[in-house]
Amino acid sequence: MKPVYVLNGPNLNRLGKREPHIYGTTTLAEIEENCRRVVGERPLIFRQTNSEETLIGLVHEAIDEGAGIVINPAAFTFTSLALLDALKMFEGPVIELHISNIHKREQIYHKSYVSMRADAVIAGLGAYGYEAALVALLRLVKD
Ligand code: DHK
Repeated sequence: MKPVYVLNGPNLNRLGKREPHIYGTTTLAEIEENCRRVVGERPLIFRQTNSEETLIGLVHEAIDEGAGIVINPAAFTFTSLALLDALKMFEGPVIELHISNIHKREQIYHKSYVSMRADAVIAGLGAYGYEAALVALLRLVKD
């Protein structure tokens, strides 16, 4: 059984303390725990990086090894064509996830490059969004 990937972009390592009025108080470690409960037997690669290069490297790894991707690209959502190009090479299902409802926020958070590849987008469900995205992803993966 191929692993599914949950990838997290910049500043998400600060969840729990970071702007709790926007991102809540759940830490990334707690989110990972919840994700591992959802996937059960399915192997899960759960990573966070503040580096665009590293995030693209993880997508390349998923291209070779993975069955599906849930990605919260954080600020790279709105800036990285390189990340979009990497995701375009991935053949499995991709679900784009945002803890906050980006469409309810400032204009700078409205245009997502990642959405040009994502099969689905979840935004505004808080930390629970990760679990919802994984439940949906497990339905979409083909292996
Ligand atoms: C997280 C971020 O870091 C922001 O750059 C995005 C996203 C929203 C989130 O809601 O998870 O705008």
